[in-house]
Amino acid sequence: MGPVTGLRVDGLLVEVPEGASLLDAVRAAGGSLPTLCHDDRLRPAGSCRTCLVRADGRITAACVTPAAPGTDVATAQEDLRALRRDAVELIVSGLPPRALSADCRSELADTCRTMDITPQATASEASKGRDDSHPYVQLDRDLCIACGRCVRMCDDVQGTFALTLTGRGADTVVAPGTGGPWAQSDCVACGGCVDTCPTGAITRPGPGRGITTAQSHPESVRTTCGYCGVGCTLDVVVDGNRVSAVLPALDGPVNQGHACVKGRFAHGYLTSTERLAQPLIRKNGHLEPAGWEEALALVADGLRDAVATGGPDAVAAISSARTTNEENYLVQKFLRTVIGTNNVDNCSRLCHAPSAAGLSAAFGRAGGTDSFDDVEKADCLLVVGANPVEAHPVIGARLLQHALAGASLIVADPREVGLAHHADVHLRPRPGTNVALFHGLAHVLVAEGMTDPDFLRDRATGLPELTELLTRHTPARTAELTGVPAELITAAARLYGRAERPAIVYGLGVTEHLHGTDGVRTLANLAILRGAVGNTGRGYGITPLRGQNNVQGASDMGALPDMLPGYGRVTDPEARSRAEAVWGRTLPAQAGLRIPEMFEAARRGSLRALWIIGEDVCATDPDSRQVVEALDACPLVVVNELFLSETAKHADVVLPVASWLEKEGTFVNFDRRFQRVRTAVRPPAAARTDFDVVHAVAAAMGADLGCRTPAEALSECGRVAPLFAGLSHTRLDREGAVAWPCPAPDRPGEATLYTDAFTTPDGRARLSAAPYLPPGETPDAAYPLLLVTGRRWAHYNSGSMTRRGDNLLLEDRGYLDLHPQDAARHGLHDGSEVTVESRHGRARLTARLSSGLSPGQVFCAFHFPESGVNALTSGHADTVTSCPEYKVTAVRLTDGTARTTP
Ligand SMILES: Nc1nc2c(c(=O)[nH]1)N[C@H]1C(S)=C(S)[C@@H](COP(=O)(O)OP(=O)(O)OC[C@H]3O[C@@H](n4cnc5c(=O)[nH]c(N)nc54)[C@H](O)[C@@H]3O)O[C@H]1N2
Ligand SMILES: Nc1nc2c(c(=O)[nH]1)N[C@H]1C(S)=C(S)[C@@H](COP(=O)(O)OP(=O)(O)OC[C@H]3O[C@@H](n4cnc5c(=O)[nH]c(N)nc54)[C@H](O)[C@@H]3O)O[C@H]1N2
Ligand SMILES: [Mo]
Repeated sequence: MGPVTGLRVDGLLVEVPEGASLLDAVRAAGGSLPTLCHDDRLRPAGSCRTCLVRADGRITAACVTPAAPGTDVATAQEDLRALRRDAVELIVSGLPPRALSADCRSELADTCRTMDITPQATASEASKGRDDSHPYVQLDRDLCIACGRCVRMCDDVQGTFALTLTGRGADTVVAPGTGGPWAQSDCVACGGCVDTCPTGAITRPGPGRGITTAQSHPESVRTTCGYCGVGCTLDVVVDGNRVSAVLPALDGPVNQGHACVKGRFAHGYLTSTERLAQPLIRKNGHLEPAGWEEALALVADGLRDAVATGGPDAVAAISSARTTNEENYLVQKFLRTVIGTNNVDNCSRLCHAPSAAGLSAAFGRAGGTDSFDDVEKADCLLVVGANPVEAHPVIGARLLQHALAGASLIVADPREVGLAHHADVHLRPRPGTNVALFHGLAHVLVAEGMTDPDFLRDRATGLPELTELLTRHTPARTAELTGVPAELITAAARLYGRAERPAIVYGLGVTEHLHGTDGVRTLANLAILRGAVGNTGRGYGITPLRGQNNVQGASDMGALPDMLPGYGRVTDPEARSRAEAVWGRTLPAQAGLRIPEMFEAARRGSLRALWIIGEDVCATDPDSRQVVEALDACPLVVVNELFLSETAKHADVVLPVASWLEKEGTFVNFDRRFQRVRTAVRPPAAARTDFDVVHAVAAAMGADLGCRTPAEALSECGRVAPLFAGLSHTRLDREGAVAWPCPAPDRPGEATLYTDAFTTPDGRARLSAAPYLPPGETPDAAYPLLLVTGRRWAHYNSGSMTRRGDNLLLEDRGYLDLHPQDAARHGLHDGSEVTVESRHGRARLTARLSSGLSPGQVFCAFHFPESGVNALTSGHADTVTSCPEYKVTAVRLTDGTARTTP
């Protein structure tokens, strides 16, 4: 099979790829046809009859007719034109004249313009009405032509199944499947229906209302989304200095024309009146506006004082996974070369540090093993401790569609998350028991001969130790430890074990535990046992769904206390000397402080200056009372922020900065792709980019960090780190996305790792025989419930950006999900205010009953800092990486004020 050749379109010879339609052939010949029921992202429907052509003499809809070799296609004959015109006229005849008004830029209006079709005076003006209930998606029923594109977008791309066509004949219109207003439907505002609607029946509100393609808007800027780690390519349509629409790029390598409620709609924060517009400095206990010069001088003096009093290690910085690679590169360079300390870390510590540690130990490198495009070729998906439908919606959609298309799906999550509804097997381990669960699965793989002996002999080590340990992890024993029925463990192991090409995808439900790194390693065991990693053709390894837009990049750039850019250890003289040669300075050789150690040092008095760049530690780090104490004890706290965050409120100096839509640089997404970030709009007047701020602080201390531009910074980083030597802004501008490792400018990036060997010292993958150990917190009589914390679809982490805009209308407060039995026991119902207490603190939330949780377990997010969720979470952390045990906290519910024993 190969390209389809020998087709003629109006006499012109064309060649199209296998599987192409006659519509593709017509386009390949440079032609175009009206296609009112067609969208390239969707399977063709062939219902609107506006793309009629003649193929070997027979009249047919081009969009649904496969291109066959040698077909003779005619498009230009008069009778065909008339038929197409009739089809469009018939569709238009039911619409009010405004559907074709001069200022209407819909696909239908444009089509009519090219066909010289004008509004019919006879068209009915009786209105079917509008639905403006939803903040981001509005419906004008009179403009609906029932083409079904929105419904197919919702079903076949997004997978939410929220829409349907109702009514009969000419009265058929789209409606939410739940019947009521749009705002109360299952819609998750991915915006797919808005994008695809050809008539303007479904639009976003506001100035960008009618915009559906970036092509017709020269003012559009291509960039990479700054919310989660998926790395969607977005076209930002700008009017003056305002964002009027954000459109997912059809050729975006990860999102392929799709997006989610955050990337597409949550940009209201840009113009929030709460946006910081000038530096603030603390005077007499209050933060007061100041000029940049004064603020920078204060920071420089404070840093000098700290070094004078306590040496370079009295200074530390928390760099940001929200900022660019180039900014992270500069921050760590500043700490290492100007201050002389390795005290720099980033929020990977709170997130996927166990992935970096676990995957490096198992395979050699601190990232996922395969590209997501490969994962999508798997015939079995094992999704563990991840809720991509809410937290990585575009990936969630792709995984769901892949499962609907036939791949088997195993979900391991204590809660009934979105994907679990479509799973062949849903394993619901008690939170904190992953290692036992993975050993149980591995036991069945070994016991039932579903391993790959050749791979284990040639490319792995550690089998004897693991096999010995696994004898104790029978399904029955695993069921006792995890609460998962033994037969489900066996069933899941058989699905994974017998698949031809299985893939593992996982999230924080694996990492944010006392034994998170063990969790990652023992999960990786499954891929190793099956030989399903390392480009064997027998599966697609293991992929962490990394969280922040640039959390992979922040670590790649060396914003870590033990690693230089590109993962050279600070303790390794060779790695140091490579950086020293480029930076012209001797580097500190001892690993610096991790985030929790920074707070400890501050409380002890040995940390005297802390620079926090884009992390709301008082809201998002665990046991927040202790964090506040640390900041209050530290003589200088500097915060770079967009808003006066909980953390900024405790700062001595707050510096206003630009956000991702307002600056240049690059991000690295979850499957290790570097992609460009570009300036769409200007930041508020006095705000600067973090890049400029780091330069300015260095300058105020009399130092020059070199690399004046982000482009220069990435190139310099490539000289320090061989992994990135082949990358540059110009290359990314040309190629779009490039995966690391990328050692040379003329070689492609390596999306799939370990093709020949693993990069462990002996080139082999390492099985882990880590024993199962219980979580740090367990419920008892005083704190009988187990709290899991995680994410909700409408808000993002501290909520600093998503709460400042209309996402607040989608979810306006922090909820505590609990099983109806637990609610009944506590006399709570939907909407009850509830106080949650742990051994560390208390939080106020609103109860929401949910049968998606097991009795005895409760769930909440941490998107509303005023609720105080991280006052509850404990100081327990992964024994290897210090990643907090956010997923397991023992709590009790009280009626609000009194302390009652349930
Ligand atoms: N809408 C939205 N999207 C986001 C974010 C956001 O705040 N909002 N944040 C971004 C960030 S920083 C990150 S890191 C990612 C996180 O993305 P995810 O990792 O998908 O997010 P979580 O919801 O924190 O946790 C995932 C799941 O782990 C399950 N879990 C808890 N304990 C266990 C356990 O012991 N075993 C197993 N198997 N599962 C368990 C939880 O029930 C939860 O469903 O999302 C990113 N995307
Ligand atoms: N209970 C509980 N707590 C958790 C988690 C959990 O599952 N449960 N998950 C943890 C995880 S995985 C993570 S990653 C952390 C995330 O925690 P944070 O990193 O603190 O959260 P964010 O809200 O993403 O961003 C922090 C701040 O960065 C600012 N910001 C945005 N863009 C920029 C920029 O370009 N420059 C600067 N200087 N600032 C910017 C925002 O305004 C925001 O205040 O939360 C952790 N906390
Ligand atoms: Mo994260």
